[in-house]
Amino acid sequence: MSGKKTVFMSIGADVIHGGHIEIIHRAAELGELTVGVLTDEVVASYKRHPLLTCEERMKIASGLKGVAHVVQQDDIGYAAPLRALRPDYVVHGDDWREGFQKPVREECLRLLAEYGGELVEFPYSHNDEYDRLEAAARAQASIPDLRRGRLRRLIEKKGLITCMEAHNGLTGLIAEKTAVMENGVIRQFDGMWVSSLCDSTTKGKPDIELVDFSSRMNTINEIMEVTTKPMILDGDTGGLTEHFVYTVRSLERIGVSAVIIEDKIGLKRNSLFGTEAGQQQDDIPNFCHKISEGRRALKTSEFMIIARVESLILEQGMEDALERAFAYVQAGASGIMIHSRRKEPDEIFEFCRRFRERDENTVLVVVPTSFNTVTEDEWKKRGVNVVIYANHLIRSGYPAMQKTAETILRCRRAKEADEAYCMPINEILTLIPEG
Ligand code: SPV
Ligand code: MG
Repeated sequence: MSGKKTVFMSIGADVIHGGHIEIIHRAAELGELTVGVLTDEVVASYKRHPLLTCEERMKIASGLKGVAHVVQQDDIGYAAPLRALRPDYVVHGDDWREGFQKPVREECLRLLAEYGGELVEFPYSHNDEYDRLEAAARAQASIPDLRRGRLRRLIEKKGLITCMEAHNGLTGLIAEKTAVMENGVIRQFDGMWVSSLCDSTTKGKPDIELVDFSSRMNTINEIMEVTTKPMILDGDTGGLTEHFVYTVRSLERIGVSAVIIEDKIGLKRNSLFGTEAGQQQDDIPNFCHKISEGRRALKTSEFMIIARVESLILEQGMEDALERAFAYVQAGASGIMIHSRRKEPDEIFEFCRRFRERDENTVLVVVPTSFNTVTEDEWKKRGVNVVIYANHLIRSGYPAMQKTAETILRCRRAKEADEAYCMPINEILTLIPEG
């Protein structure tokens, strides 16, 4: 093969094993090899958070035998490197013919056809040892000290992040792994929200702080065990200040990234009941004390205590909401969550505008359950940093389960429900692989 030919392949280069080395050597035999090292964000979006930073991984890749050049690759798609380098060959394992990478491959083929480049695919060989290595890397990526600070880092990097609710290991996996491809870019949720409503509902209990902290911790641990993305806990009212300091320490220790506590006292009811449920708002000094004591209990600068302002929910007005938000930030809150149960987003928009006029930096969180028409891009323009989809997996999963149960009762057999609502048995058996 002529040494003048040029070759491109992209890698994560986080856990390098013999399979990578082999494919790199084969690629280098085709010509002068440039390796695109995927950014941290890209690796996180299709696999898991990398153990090493992009700069480190670029250093590793540039030291590998056969690699002539290394470039940073900002998208999983090949448009940027192929347009810049116009390599004669792109090299990849043939595993991307199926699954979520299929559209990346198709785009790559289209780009190569534009200038007459060629795709060279090497057969992908499944290897149990590499799978075990990847499982170990995933376990490593989920250790508390690596996981906790990811929320802050992602917010700093992206400006706006999204969280999907998770209420057990399985929904944690959905929040972790669901991906869609759009114009060569993979979209995923950035983190997960452990909702009090969904955690309670899953346990068949009302959302009134009845599910105790030990039980909430079990849910958190169950999710953490199988995921790597940052987690925000719905901490309800945070309980007594004397208890909250212990809660904060426990959450921080196990790698949760943030807790959101709401400024209510007494019997807490879900905010979406509004004033109908006779809920009581805490007074400002008392809630500020809870925040500052929580803050004092922290051992790291990574964990975030986010204060949730319930003034709009409890119809106390915009001035009250703003006064509280600024007081809570002053008391040490790293973020403010503003909530509303109106369908129209106007009052939330007004809050965001007026809050941002005085405070450009504090993290702003919204939970657009009622005002669900606003897009993430619009939230970003309005200065919001975190959008939480707070209850959507349980709200979609429950009706499907109920319909299945009703259909079996009605038909006195399972065939109709199987066909209408159930995934095939062989798919459920392998949904969670062993090992
Ligand atoms: C939850 O998900 O439990 C919340 C958000 O607290 S909301 O239900 O909108 O109050
Ligand atoms: Mg809640």
